[in-house]
Amino acid sequence: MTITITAFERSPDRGMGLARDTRVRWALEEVGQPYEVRLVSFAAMKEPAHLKLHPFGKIPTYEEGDLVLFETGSIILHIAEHHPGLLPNDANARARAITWMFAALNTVEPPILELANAKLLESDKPWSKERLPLVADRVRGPLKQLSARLGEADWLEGAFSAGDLMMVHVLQRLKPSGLLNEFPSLAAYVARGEARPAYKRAFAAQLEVNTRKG
Ligand SMILES: N[C@@H](CCC(=O)N[C@@H](CS)C(=O)NCC(=O)O)C(=O)O
Repeated sequence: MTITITAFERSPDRGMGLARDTRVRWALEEVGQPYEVRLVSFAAMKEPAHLKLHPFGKIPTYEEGDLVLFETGSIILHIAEHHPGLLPNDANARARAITWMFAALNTVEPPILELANAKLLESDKPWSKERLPLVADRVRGPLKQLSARLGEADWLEGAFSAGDLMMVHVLQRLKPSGLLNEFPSLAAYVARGEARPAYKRAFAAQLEVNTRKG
C-alpha cells in the first residue's frame, strides 16, 4: 500500500531538516519503505481538506490505505511497529525504546521549542534579554541528565532505535544555539544519527524540495 506523507511546500528552515516531516522520512528510510510526499502551503494546511487529515492544521500527516495519522510520535511508532528495524524484539527493550520516544517528545522537546520560540518570536520584547538565559537553563537541565544517562554508549538502549531517531531529531533544533556543544557526548550522539545512510537520504529528500526553483 502506498504511503503518503505531507510536508511544507517551503519549509521555514529552508531545508535544514528541522521540519518534522524529516523525522518521518528518516523512519521510513530506516525500515526501507518507499513513500510519496504531498507538499502543502501554509494556507492549504488551514483548509478543510488538510484539517480532515490533521485537526490542528500542521504537517506531517501519514496516509496508508484507510489509515490517516498525525503527530510524529504516533506516526513513527506505527512505522516502527509494522516494519522491522526500529524497535528491539525483546518486549522490555521494546518498551524502553518507546519510552525514549516519549521522553524525546514530552521532556526534551518542549523546552527546546520554548527556546526557539523565545528567540524567533520574542526578541523584540523589552524583557527578552532577561528571559532568554532562564529559558536556556531549562534546556540545559534535561540535556545534562540525558548526557549522564547516555554515558559512553552510542545509543540510548543498546542498538539504534526509534527512541534514538526521535531524540536525535529533537536535539538537532539546538545546533544553531551552540547549546548542544556544551554537551560533547550529545553533540557526538547527534552526529552519529546524522551519519546514518537513512538519515542522509531523508535529509537530501527534504532539501531537494526546499532548494527547488520556482
Ligand atoms: N507535535 C506535532 C507538531 C507538528 C508541528 O508543529 N508541525 C509544524 C512543522 S514542523 C507545523 O506544521 N507548523 C505550521 C503551523 O503550525 O502552522 C508533531 O510532532 O507532529
